[in-house]
Amino acid sequence: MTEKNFNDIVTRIRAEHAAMLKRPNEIREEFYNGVYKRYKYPVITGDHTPLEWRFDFNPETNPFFQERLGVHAAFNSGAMMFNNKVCLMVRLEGNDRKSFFAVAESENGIDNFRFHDKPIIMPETDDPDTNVYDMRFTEHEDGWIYGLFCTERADPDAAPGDLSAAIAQCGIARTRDLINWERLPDLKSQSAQQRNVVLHPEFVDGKYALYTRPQDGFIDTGSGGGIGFALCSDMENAVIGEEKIIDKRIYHTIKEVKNGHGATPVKTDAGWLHIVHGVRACASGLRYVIYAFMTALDDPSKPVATPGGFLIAPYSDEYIGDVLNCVFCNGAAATPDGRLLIYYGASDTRLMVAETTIDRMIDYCFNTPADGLRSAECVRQRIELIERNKKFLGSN
Ligand code: M1P
Repeated sequence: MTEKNFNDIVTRIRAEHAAMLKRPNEIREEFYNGVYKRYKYPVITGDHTPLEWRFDFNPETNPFFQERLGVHAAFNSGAMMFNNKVCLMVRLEGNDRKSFFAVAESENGIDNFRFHDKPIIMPETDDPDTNVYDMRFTEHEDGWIYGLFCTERADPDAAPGDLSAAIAQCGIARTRDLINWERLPDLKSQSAQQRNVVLHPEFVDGKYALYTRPQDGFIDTGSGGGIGFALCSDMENAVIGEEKIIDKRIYHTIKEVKNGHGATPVKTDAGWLHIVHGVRACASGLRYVIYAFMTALDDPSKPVATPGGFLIAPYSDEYIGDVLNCVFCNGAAATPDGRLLIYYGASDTRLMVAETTIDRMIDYCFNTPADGLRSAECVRQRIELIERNKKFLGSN
């Protein structure tokens, strides 16, 4: 390639990238449920990462201007307000399948996200992580910002030749500026594996409170019964005992196979709002959806509102990606103007946002009937709604 061709390509790629970063997002007007708005474009994809993270710009070492280190996907992201901006801890996945973290920020949380100039350098423990992903931010009342994430390593007891057996545990790190992270020892629990562990933002009975997901295997939860809750006295050496199940898996529901905590709970006047995920099996594999529930302000382990069914399921092109039929949330940001932005990975490939308000979510949680658990009960709920609606027929 001549120098001119090289420079022409670089100019074009830079211009297209800049235009994509600036593109305003658009509400999907064809979608309405009164609970939240969906947006047309992903808020972040692998293509949003800076070009310098992927290309070698030196014509001598990269004469064809090839992408050297592709970023294939951007999905399950922690979220928080920081310095008046929405900050996301994005799970990026390289073409090599390794996930890593990077912070991206935006004024409105809907579009125009920009990455910091480098990915996060996450310190390792004595037992190096093979893969790290799905960080939850918690701005704790102790003054630290914690990041709890999944750390995955090969299972040392795997059968010979089994290269997919892995052990998932909860990695813990903390920061004050989202850039410099101090790694703490991994969580010690009585479960063989842990994923989807979330730190509650306030002390409970003077202790740190953790939402857990006890599980026997890497994919299967086995006897693990749902979302657990446990207290711990010290995050610098986090050890938990019994995990009380506060949200069970239930036969023939959206969380029959497994469920797991998601975004760090949001404090509201009516209780703690939890946005989590549930998984069921179907003929095409596993189906991941997002659901919500609320717990008591004075006891975050006590459910007070449990709306039935899913809050967010894959929609339209969200069904398609590396892991089909999957939406997953590990971050939401409550903005000073009263919005609640729920970030969700779609099919483990790109990051979407659903926009709502705290008031709408409280209304949703307290007024959506709980799952009737049987078809007959679900029909009864629907007939009751139809009967209540009779007096409005023709009036609106
Ligand atoms: O691939 C779907 C999801 O699988 C895992 O979720 P869970 O722990 O409930 O099985 C996570 O690895 C998540 O990142 C991923 O989106």
